[in-house]
Amino acid sequence: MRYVYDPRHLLHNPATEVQAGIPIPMFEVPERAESIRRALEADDAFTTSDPTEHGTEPITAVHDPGLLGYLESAWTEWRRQIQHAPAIFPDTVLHPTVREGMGDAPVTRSPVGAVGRWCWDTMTGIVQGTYPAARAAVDVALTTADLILGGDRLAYGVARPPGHHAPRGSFGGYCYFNNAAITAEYLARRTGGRVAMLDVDYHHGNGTQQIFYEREDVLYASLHGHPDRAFPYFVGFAEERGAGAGEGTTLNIPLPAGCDDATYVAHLGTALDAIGDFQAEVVVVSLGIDTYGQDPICDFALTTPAYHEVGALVAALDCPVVILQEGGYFVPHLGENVRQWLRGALGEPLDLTRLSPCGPTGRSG
Ligand code: SP5
Ligand code: ZN
Repeated sequence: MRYVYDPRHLLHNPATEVQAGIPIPMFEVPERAESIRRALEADDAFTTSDPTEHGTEPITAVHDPGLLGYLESAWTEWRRQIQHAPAIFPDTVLHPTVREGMGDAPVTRSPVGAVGRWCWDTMTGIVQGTYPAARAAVDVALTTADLILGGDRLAYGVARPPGHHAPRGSFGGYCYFNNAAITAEYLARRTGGRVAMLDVDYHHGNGTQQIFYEREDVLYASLHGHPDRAFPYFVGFAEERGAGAGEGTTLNIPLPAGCDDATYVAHLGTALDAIGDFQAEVVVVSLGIDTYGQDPICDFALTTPAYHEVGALVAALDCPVVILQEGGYFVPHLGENVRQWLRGALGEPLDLTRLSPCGPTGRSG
């Protein structure tokens, strides 16, 4: 299997995030993608490819051009006016009720106001290298799609920063551009056919769902921690099934805390049946490994053999598959779990010999 990797992801390295008021070391760290790269480099079943530049047109095909413009200039504007802060975070978010009944807010000249206009959480900081890294992640994703358009049946992209939480007009959830949604739209246009998206990240891909909610030609199916307890809290309920022409093309499967391998695979069958019935030209997988039992911020109980099995079950759809990285924060096993998922898809045997035992969180800091 070919996979696409770009070292520019290293430029995106905010030191902290704020979870429920508490500043903590960032979970979405550069070492995540390095762990994946090393695991795939060490396995002859995988060969690396460099991304090619795809420009901004595929981005604005799904995102508000204002979001692209904001992210492009955010660091420069912040530094011009706010010299001391190491990363950009909002302190005031444009909650929909603030201007209820008063029309759109005027464009702000304040950099703190601007980030609150485009960002909806306190965990998705911007540093100097965020924009080039986020653009590189989109190019990684689209180059992975190009491998499929060129005839590969399976291809994987080490997309970092991740993307599935970014809706059309904002960013959050460690995500800036929605790599998977941009890729699905690109594939829909190139093939002229239907695209199925399978989101197996622990978190619901609210951004992807929002972008395609009214689309009949793009199916979005997600298994995730129930929003009653899990980020992003406000989206991802089973009752959300699409709207308008897209009625029935959204499938949410919220799952309880402690979800184990057997429970997960049983529910995956529901999503795969829907994808099979949809008769897509291509499947785009948002691959999160934060369903792992040892993940530090999630509450599922999956083990490494489950990733191998899920990869095999997705490949059994017998449809070309673009696999893009999303979350997964237990860094010591991240690369190995991704490798096993991809080996399952390839029909290679499960190989647990490279999983080393390690401490309870795997965090050094
Ligand atoms: C791509 C992706 O996986 N983004 C996830 C963003 C979630 N950010 C953390 C949400 C808050 C979780 N709080 C749980 C506390 C457990 N100790
Ligand atoms: Zn996640």
